[in-house]
Amino acid sequence: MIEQKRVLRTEIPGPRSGELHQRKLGAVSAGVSTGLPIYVERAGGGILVDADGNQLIDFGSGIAVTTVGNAAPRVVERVRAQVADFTHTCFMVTPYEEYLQVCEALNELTPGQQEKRSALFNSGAEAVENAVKIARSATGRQAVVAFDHAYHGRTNLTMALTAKNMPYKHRFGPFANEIYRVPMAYPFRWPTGPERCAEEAFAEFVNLVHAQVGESNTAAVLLEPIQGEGGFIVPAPGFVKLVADWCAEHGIVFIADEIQSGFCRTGDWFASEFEDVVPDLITTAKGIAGGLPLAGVTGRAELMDAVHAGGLGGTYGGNPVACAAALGAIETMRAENLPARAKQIEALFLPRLRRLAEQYPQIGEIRGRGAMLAIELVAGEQDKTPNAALAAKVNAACHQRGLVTLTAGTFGNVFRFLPPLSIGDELVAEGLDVLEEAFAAAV
Ligand code: PLZ
Repeated sequence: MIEQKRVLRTEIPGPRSGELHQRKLGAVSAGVSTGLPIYVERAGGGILVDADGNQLIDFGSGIAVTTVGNAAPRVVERVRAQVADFTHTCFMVTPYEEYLQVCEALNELTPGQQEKRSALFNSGAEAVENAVKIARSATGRQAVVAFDHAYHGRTNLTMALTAKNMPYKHRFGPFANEIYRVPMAYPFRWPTGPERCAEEAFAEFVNLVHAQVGESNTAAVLLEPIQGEGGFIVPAPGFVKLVADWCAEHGIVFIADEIQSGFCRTGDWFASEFEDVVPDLITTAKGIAGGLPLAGVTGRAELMDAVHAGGLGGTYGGNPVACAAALGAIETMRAENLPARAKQIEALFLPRLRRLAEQYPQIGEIRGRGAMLAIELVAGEQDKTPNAALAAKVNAACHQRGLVTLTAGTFGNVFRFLPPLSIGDELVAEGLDVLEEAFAAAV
């Protein structure tokens, strides 16, 4: 286990990372950028060790992926054994038990007691694409409704579902059709204020789908129960349930994209539980497999089984090594009660973020749940103009001091916290000290 301590041996990034970064510029497409070019050599608990021997505190977990920690012992053990046994057969050719075990775990852990089935894929975007395929096939309808500030991936269909142009869609069109966008119940920016947000956003949603799409043409409504890349927007209380219930009334498949919010991140196994909603389909990825690429679609058996035989698949979907990793990750989540750990992390963060917000009127809102928390930065007390410049400055100041942080948001003005749930209390406290210093330096 790496010593759980922040250590700065050089400036960040250091000379060795700097050399590697020069090689990156010569070898890797300029289209693939990096937020903090320190080159990682080892990682675990809440620490990343870079090529210069610096130890950075991780408040990003590779965008909500290493929920159980990097190189988590149960993941490592199972992956080692699986790699030695066999690495690939293709589940569509000759199957193996690990795939079944992951599907059984997904069917059991996702919300709802209804009979469920799952299918496995390689990435979040692929899971979303397949959820749409399943919803269309099961309903015989085509339209898909997505929300403002949504993020669902970078493939052609998921670019169409993603709301934000830069950097995800710019110059990459034309996009898939039959995608319709509706307002998100975003309390902080709702024109008439947060109190009426759920009710008014729901009314607008219903009107738009009815008037512009037609209920009977609508295959699916796709929603992140806490929006991720869009800025950790927590829908106004009750909104998600209103939408899900309305979908049920009209035979529309309600898909919860829990790729970022799922697997213990928000203090529940899945964020939909908090909303008292049982999605028809749920997409998962990221935290599911401790860092190996794996994704799933899970849902009601009659929807999942409506697809013709051979209609779903892919060469690597549910690769045995990724499945072994998922079994190790899920075992860790159960053994260490990681939903409870996410709540403890929330309790460590919130008082400190509130104190910071008292000091800095540029912190317009603190939001999120569990270990999926954010602050939205604005111009000032009475002015909610998004303050992306400050977010970038605070981010850079954190990086310089050895704290890995991420920004988010349609306007680039949200500072988000996604620590691995394996991080210790002391590192959380130290990371928050660094954040305070970074604010003092940046404002
Ligand atoms: N749905 C809710 O958060 C991935 C994207 C990072 P993939 N979010 C991180 C980037 O800039 O590419 C995400 C998500 C939600 C779908 C996805 C897509 O998952 O595994 O990146 O394809």
